[in-house]
Amino acid sequence: MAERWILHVDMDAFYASVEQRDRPELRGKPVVVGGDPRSRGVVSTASYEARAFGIHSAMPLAQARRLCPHAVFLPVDMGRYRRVSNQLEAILLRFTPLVERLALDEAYLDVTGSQRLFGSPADIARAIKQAIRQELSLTASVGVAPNKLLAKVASDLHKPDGLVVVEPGQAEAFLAPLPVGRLWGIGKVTAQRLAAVGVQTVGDLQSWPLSRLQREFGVRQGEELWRAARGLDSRPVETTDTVKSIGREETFASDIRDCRELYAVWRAQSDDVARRLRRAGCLASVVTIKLRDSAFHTITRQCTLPHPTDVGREICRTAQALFEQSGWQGRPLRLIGVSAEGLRPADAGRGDDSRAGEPRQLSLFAAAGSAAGGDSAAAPRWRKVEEAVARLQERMGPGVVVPASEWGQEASRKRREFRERIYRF
Ligand code: TTP
Ligand code: MG
Repeated sequence: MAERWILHVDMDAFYASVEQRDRPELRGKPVVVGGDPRSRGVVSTASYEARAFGIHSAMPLAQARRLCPHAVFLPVDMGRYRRVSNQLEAILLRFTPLVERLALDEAYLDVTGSQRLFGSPADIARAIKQAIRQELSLTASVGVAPNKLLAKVASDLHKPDGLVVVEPGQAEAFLAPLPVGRLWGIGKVTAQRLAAVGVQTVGDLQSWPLSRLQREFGVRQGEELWRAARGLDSRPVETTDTVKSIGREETFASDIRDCRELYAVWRAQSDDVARRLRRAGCLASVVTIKLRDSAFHTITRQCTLPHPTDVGREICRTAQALFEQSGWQGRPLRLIGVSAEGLRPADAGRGDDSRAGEPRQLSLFAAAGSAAGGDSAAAPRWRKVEEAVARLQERMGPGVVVPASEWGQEASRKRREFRERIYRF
């Protein structure tokens, strides 16, 4: 198999660091997140200053208070950590769409295909750490290695603010001095069993031949241990949503024939798609629409944009132009959808950042005068408007801002009845 490069990114003392960031008076102090130390709860995490007193995750809070009575004890504020986690994910997605989230503060990235754009895997790790520091004012530790197992061990090795690269071929030497418990798949019980037969370090484990491990631990676990000791791991990075497209479709409670109503639906769908593109840090270069009539005939129509975009207005305009060209206008429709494809990281270059003097290709449909109108030179302004609207809607609900063209339309009432689902073509 061709060489792979995997990153494991893990934020340092995550909950505690977010609290210290947002409350400067806590910086440099022992901070314990988990709740009231008089409660029977346990420590979620502790700042590195608190860890110096022996406090760690899962320890009873009462014990933590005995170890460090002057520590600041804070409740767990999941909403806050989740928001930071989403910002973290957006940063990671700029470097590759292959991001596997393991926890709020932890993810694997497959950067094998990102090197042409962003440099060596170590360069990418440095760029990610820098973006996290600059944009989130937090630090992360990153492991860089040919597989998940090694990347995870590596990210943990020089915490906090660590960066450890394991070159292919170095795996055995890298692992040898570490305690076996550091290896993926070796829990407390296995570590104790290994200790009982004289295996403390991964190096000790490496000296056992496969046959002996299998006699001791069974055929399957024996082989797993043998492979782990050598840093062998072929698990792929699995995105929960291997994002090839971001789309939205709706089935109507009753068929719709009126173009104005359909356009209003597309506008809402396109805004939603654009919001999700921006959240993922992606631009789309292809727009696809899907149409289904009352007899369940279904077609899709697709076009490539002259400039990749994350602006809802542009996606909507393209969807409408595709519809106009489809010959399906006037049919009663049961379902319509729009999907953005051909995704790429946004900072690889927007289509609309009109650099002085560079020729710009006119949008395919700019002259068509379709319902949404506009031209792509206005895209940056529209992005700002859409981002502001999206923020308002997130805070106050989807009905808070409606395009003037839709004000009071029957469509908004009907739309509430639609069955919706996110889809991939
Ligand atoms: P970890 O990444 O394990 O820990 P951490 O980020 O606090 O510290 P570091 O990575 O620098 O060692 O877990 C991430 C978050 O998950 C952590 O901030 C709090 C939460 N957590 C719990 O709530 N309970 C636990 O037992 C653990 C281990 C973590
Ligand atoms: Mg962490």
